[in-house]
This record gives sequence, C-alpha cells and structure tokens, in this order.
Amino acid sequence: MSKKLLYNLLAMVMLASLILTACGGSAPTEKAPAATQAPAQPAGGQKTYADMTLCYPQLGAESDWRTANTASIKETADKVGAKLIFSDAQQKQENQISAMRTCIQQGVSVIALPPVVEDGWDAVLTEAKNAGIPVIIVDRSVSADKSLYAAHIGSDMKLEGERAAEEFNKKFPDGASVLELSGTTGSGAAVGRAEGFRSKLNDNIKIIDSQTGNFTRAEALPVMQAFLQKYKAGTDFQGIFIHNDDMGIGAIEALKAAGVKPGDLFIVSVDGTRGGFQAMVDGWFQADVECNPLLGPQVFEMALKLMNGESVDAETLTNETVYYPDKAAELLPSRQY
Ligand code: GYE
Repeated sequence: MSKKLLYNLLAMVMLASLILTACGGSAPTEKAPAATQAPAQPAGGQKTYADMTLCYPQLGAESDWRTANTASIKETADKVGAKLIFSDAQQKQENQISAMRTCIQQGVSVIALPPVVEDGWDAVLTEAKNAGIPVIIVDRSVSADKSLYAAHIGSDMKLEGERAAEEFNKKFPDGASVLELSGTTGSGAAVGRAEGFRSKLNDNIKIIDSQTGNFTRAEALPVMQAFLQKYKAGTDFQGIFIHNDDMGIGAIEALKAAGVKPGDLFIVSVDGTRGGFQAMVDGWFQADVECNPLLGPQVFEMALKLMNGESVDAETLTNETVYYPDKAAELLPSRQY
C-alpha cells in the first residue's frame, strides 16, 4: 500500500471515530497501525527526518563509483524516512543547474550537490542562499566562494593523486615515462588528482601525455587505442595513471587488443570498486587508490543539523587508503561497491 493511501485511510478512520464519539456511538477499538517512519515531533520544535525533503541532483551514472553513490543516497533516505528528490544530469552541468532551480522552487529543506565541474555555480548557489535553502557540496568540490554553501563532504582528491604518484616513485626509482588517463575536464576529481600526482611525482618520472576519458569505460577505450598508436607500450612508456577504475577497465580492453599482457605496464587506478579489485586479481592494476562513494549517512546527518540551525564542519574529508593486488582476492567478496 502506498504511503499516501495509508495516510488517507488513517485520516478517514480518525474522522469516523470522531463522528461516532460525537454522536455517542462507540469508537472503533482497533488501534491505528503504528507509523512506519515519521517519528513524532520531539519537544522543543526540533525538526526530524520526517520533515526533510532533500534534493540530490546527481551528476550522472558514468561509473560504478557513481552507481554506488546513488544507491547510498537512496538507501539512506529510505532508512531515515526522509523524502528525496533525485535526478540524473547525465554529466551535464546545465541539467544539474535546472534540477537545482526546480528544487528551489519546490522549497526543499536542503540541497546536496555533487558538482560535475568546479566552476560556474555562483548564480544558482546564490539563488539557493537567497531562498534560505542550505547547500551541501558532496563528492567533488566547487570553486565558488565558501559563503555560498554550508559545507563540503567528500574525498581529498589531491591526496589521491599524491598517493598514486608515490606508487610510481617506489616502482621506478631510476625514472620512467608514464601516461595519464584523466577524468572529466574541469571536475574537482580530475583537477585534484592531476595536481596531487604532479606535486609528488619524482622529477625523473615524466608524464609524456595526458588525455581525458570522461570517467567512463566507453570513452577511455578509444583514448587508450590512440595512445597505443602513438606510443609503444613498454618502450615509450612504462606506466599509466588512470583517474578511475571504469576508465581502467576500458583501457584494459584496448591493451588486450593490442597484445599487451597483464604486468607489462605499471598501472595505478583510483576508486577501489569491485571492477578495480578484479583488475588487480587479474594482474592489470598494481595499486588502486581508494575513493569511497558511500556518503549517504553523512549527507543526511548533516542535512538534519542544518535544518535545525546547528553548526556543521565546513569540510568533512573521507578517510581512505590504498589497495594492492596481494590482498585483492581476499577482499573482493566483501567489497560493497
Ligand atoms: O572517482 C569516478 C566518478 O567524483 C570521486 O567520479 C568521483 C569520481 C570517481 O565518476 O569514478
């Protein structure tokens, strides 16, 4: 039975009982079914999850990371009993902006925005602010002034790039040439990873080329094919830094087709998805830098605080690690995404 129907029925039962009581008749004895979610409003006028409508203009469905992030948001909304307005912008900023505008018109309680790119959010963030709707930036960062949003929850993308660089430094103390398969141009994830990678990479390791695969398998495959036409694997380059596992999986297809064998190249990826773990088990990836998409619980907890006017941390960074092939087979079955 739908929630709406249940509430309508409940309202009818209550009305009938009122009429019966007023007419001196006996009220129905069955108790109304206990509310499944919506806890009663606690004393002091504090808002609860039952009062919350959270708007999540998701940036797309480009990767397994994103699928897990979407699932985490939806599952948490269900679990806490909050209303969720979810949309998929298909990696287009203009779609995210129009979804936000619709949410502002609807007067949602909080907007949690995973921004596809860093720039270009000032206008819509100002509109949300003027409407009194707090915005939590989730996952990737924005370049907008911090006064325009309440907080950011996500990974330290620069640190992820630094961690990748350290793997190459350990592997190639005498230097090497590497390629970079980067994420969506202008996204906080790609910008941070590229910056962190360059900041820690030893001088004797050269990035000979860098191209974007837009964080997808489909787009990474032709980019890797073009790399392999231009540069000879093992001779012109010895390694690849890949900004996410999905692009890594696309690249592996191109490598296989070109006759490259697992282990011929030193490949470091980011995310730590099941696909990434499988690529380690299969010998393609030599390290996978974790990036955790399961942000739902933190997002809803913070949204509730904001609804109640409580102060929140301006920056919440996810605690992450690096995974290696030696533990990949053992950990793979317990991976949540
Ligand atoms: O690494 C990638 C996804 O923004 C951290 O986006 C996220 C990245 C993640 O497409 O797989």
